[in-house]
Amino acid sequence: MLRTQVAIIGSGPAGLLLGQLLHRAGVDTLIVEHRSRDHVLSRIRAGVLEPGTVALLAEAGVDARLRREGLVHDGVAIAFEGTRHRIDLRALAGAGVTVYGQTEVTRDLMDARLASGAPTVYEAEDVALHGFDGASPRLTWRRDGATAEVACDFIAGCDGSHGVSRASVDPAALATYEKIYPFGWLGVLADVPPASHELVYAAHDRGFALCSMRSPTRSRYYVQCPLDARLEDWPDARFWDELRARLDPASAAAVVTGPSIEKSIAPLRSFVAEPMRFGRLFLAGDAAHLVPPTGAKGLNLAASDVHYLAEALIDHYRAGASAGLEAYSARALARVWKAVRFSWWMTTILHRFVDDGFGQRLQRAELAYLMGSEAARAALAENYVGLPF
Ligand code: RFL
Ligand code: PHB
Repeated sequence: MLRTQVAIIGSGPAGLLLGQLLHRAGVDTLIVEHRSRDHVLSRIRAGVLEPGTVALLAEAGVDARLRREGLVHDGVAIAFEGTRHRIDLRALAGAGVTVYGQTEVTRDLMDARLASGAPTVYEAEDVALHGFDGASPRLTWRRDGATAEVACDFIAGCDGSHGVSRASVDPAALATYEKIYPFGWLGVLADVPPASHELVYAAHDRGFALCSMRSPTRSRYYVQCPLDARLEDWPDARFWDELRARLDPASAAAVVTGPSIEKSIAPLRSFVAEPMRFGRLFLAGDAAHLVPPTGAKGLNLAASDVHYLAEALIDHYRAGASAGLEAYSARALARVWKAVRFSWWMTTILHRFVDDGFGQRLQRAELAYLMGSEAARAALAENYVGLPF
């Protein structure tokens, strides 16, 4: 049987970052991932990093390429009723955000792990958790037809929203809170220059739209779509027309179209499971909570969870201290709920909800208030760049 100190399930950003921080502190880890490395790297997801996330990646020693290629944005725009309004993040919150794809964060972390020699098992089938309620937890999995097993001190469940970790907890020990929004996002990636040098979040009667990017030559766009939308009904031409119809005229005129290199639909959901610790099992990232992408918070929350968890585990191994481990769930959840609130609020003010006249009037009032009040813009900016860890 193998033996490690912390067995990590999942090699997404949460699992990899935890592995890297622990490795640098001399704590042994094994990552067990059920997909292949290439599959994990092919998922196009988040693009916006809070300064706290960037600082944590620096602490993990994986920020060299991020510093070179990441795009620092000091502002973000909200477009409605034909006009684009800039929110000056730097002036209002003292910081900007960094645009750098989740795929690139993941690649940098995978490269660092490979260089460190710390082990990762990819394509592990039927990963199962054992004994996390007691003193000797174990993980088992199958690979190439054989069963493997690792004994550990702790298990970190970093296996995303459909993972096995949360599903292994006694439902009676778990409280869950969920909100399902009646729409999704259709996203397109294309090798064309972005319509705007900063992100544009657009509220329109036809639905929400977002202009984002990955680099000066690669754009990422989204439009709100019905939950039953099908990719085959969205050829590129229809997507570009719909995007332009929802943007303010200046942004729409600047959209450069081209063939999509990726297109996908994601439903929007808020979800929180409490607590985030069960004996020697700790959940982190999407395994414990989901937010709709409107606030750009999912990846950043995975990073803040990992910050608290890494600190607690390192304290445990260095000083025998258990206070951090005891406090982990409450510390992480306090920050999680504030991001859940912000993401819900951003989603609510910017999306089109069906036939809700009262809601639409409130949305208009929210946007008008935002543009008329520096205090309201400062509150948005403070949350968008991320609350302190
Ligand atoms: P991940 O990235 O889902 O990684 C989990 C890993 O666990 C593996 N796994 C298993 N391994 C072993 N056994 C099992 N049984 C397993 N089950 C699953 C999976 O294969 C995977 O490799 O979770 P993690 O690490 O917690 O990271 C969370 C982020 O990925 C997520 O929150 C963000 O992508 C959310 N998100 C955004 N976040 C931001 O901070 N800023 C953004 O701009 C942003 N935009 C987005 C987003 C998510 C989106 N989608 C597709 C939901 C935009 C979109 C469209
Ligand atoms: C992205 O670039 O994919 C992105 C940016 C901002 C969001 C969500 C997604 O709020």
